[in-house]
Order: sequence, then structure tokens, then C-alpha cells
Amino acid sequence: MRMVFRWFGAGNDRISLDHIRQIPGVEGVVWALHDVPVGEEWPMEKILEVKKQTEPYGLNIDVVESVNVHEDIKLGLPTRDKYIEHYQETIEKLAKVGVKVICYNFMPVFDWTRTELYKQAEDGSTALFFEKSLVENMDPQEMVSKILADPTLTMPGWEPERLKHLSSLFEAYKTVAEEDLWSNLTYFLERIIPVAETCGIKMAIHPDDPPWSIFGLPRIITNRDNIRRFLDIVDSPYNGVTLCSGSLGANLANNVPALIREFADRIPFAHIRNVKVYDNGDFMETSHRTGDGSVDIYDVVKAYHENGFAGYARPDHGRHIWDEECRPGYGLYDRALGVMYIWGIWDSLERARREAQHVTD
Ligand SMILES: [Mn+2]
Repeated sequence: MRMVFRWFGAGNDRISLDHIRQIPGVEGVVWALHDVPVGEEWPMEKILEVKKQTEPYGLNIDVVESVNVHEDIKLGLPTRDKYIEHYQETIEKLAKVGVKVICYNFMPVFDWTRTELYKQAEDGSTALFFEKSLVENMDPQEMVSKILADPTLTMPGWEPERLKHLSSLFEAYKTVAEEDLWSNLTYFLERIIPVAETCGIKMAIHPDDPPWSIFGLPRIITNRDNIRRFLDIVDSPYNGVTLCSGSLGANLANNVPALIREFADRIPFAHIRNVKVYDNGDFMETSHRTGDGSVDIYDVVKAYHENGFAGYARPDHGRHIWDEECRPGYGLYDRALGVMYIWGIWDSLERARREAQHVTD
């Protein structure tokens, strides 16, 4: 397992590379060019700049998250070919600087969705929270108006300048059913994976978060059967999954350790975090510790260990603790605690394996 840590880039993250390299066992940053508009080709000089910034700290840039997929590709519009070409060119450029894995997602309109970014827990920490009924009982237009009127209700991807285009986007998705989204994804994969294969880059789709349809938009990377279907579209080790324990774990019907055991050879990148799922379907992000949430993180790490996982892993979101001011879900402290919890489990499993081997020898 190769531990990496998400970094939003120079001038775009309060957390420094100096701090990241002090977290035990972290060997690289998970990065992206956040200022390049979706659909545009990534400029080589900006890619090289990130390499130059991270190199002095001994941190690799092997994992990119995300190269976002333009909405026209997801909608299957004729303009998609231009954006797919840009995507292919970006893959080729990233290969030139040694990138090994590209994480991306295929969620219509929204990336991950929450209803509260700083929900307070009993211990005074705050974390991301999803209130199911709030999202279920609101049509998107109503949601848009509500958000514009109430600045305290913030959701990622709901920036005012984006909201202006939302109604036309929702209009466009009215004719895109789940099966259409599958066929648009197939069209994309058939053109992207051969390029990735030639470049030696593993593509790793991130599951939908939460893993069910919201606001009537189709969502397909949600459960075991759909992941299997996805992997079979292009049956190549370069067509893989970013197995996110927190995203998939928000649906209690998903047995995350079982998914890891089944798909181990197609997981180049692991997102590890825990969520507490309530009876009414709400969920809150928690510490990584197994006892704090609904996902058995011990068994998640064990499933990777059993399969000799040699891919990349990062602590996914964390809580906001110790008065840290940070990007929602992306503080230094709780994610660093997560790294140590994951290593603690991994190292003890590794020690037990060696000792058992020694006895047999
Ligand atoms: Mn994730």
C-alpha cells in the first residue's frame, strides 16, 4: 500500500508540503490543476510546475484527482468528441511526468453532495453531513432558489455563477435516463482506456457520492452489480475503480470489505474513510475508527492486506478538529490521524503475517 495525501496546490491549500511530508508513511500528493476549466486540455507548463514544487519535498505526483469529465460527454452531445480529444491529450501529458493513476467521476451535474459542511458532533468537532429528507423533498429549482437566498446553506458545486446554468443543465438531463448515461460512459471509456493503456496510466472511476440518484439525476456507479458492469465495459487493468469506502458505505446495503475482496485487482486507488449512517438515511462523516462509524475500516484495510494491495491509498475526508480552519473535509489533523489508524491496522496485520510465516518455516 502506498500512502498519498490530497493537496489542492500552491496558494490554494492552507496545508503545506512541509506538513504533508511529516505525516508518517506519506509518499506523495494527490493533485489536480484546479484552475483549468473542465473540458480544457491541461497545459504542460502548469503540470511541470507542480512537479517542480513537490520534488524538493520528496513527494511524488503519481496520482491525479480529478481530471473532470465535461458535462457534454456525460450528456452525450455531439460536442463531446472535442472534449474527449482534450482528455486524451491530458492523459498523454500526465504520463510524461510519471503519473500512474487518474481518478475521475461520471456524476451528472454535481460532485459529492452534502447538506451541511460543518455539522457539530457531540465532542465539539464538525464534519460533513447529509440530510436525506431535505434533498428528497426538494426539486432542484427550489433548491437553487433556497441556496441563493440563504448563504448558510452551502454545497460544493453550487457556487452562484454555476447556479445560473443549473436550470438549463437539469433541462438537458431530462432526456438522459440511466441507460443513456451508461451508453455515454461506454462511448467515453472506449476512447479513453486505449490511450491510458498505451501511456501506462490506470483510470480509476470514483463511485457516486451519495450512491443513489439525487434530484432525479441518473447515477450509476453505486453498488456491486453496477461496478461489475462498469468493469466489464472495457475489461482491462487500466479501467479500474477508486474504491471509496465512505461513498459506497453511505448505503448500508453495500458491503465495502466484500467489494474490495471481489474487485481487488481492479482497484489502483483506495479512498479510506468512515461514515455513520442513521436509521432515517442521514449520514455524517466520522473519524476513521471502526467503532465511530458504520463502515468496518479494520476489515476494509484487512481486505486490502489479504490481497497484497500495492496500489495507492489516501485518507479521504476527515472531521474538522482542534479549531483548525480548513477546506470542508480536508483538514490536516483528522486526515493525519486517519493515516496513522490505517497504518496501525496494516502494520499489525503485516507483523502477524510474517510471524505466522516464521512459524511455518
Ligand atoms: Mn472518496
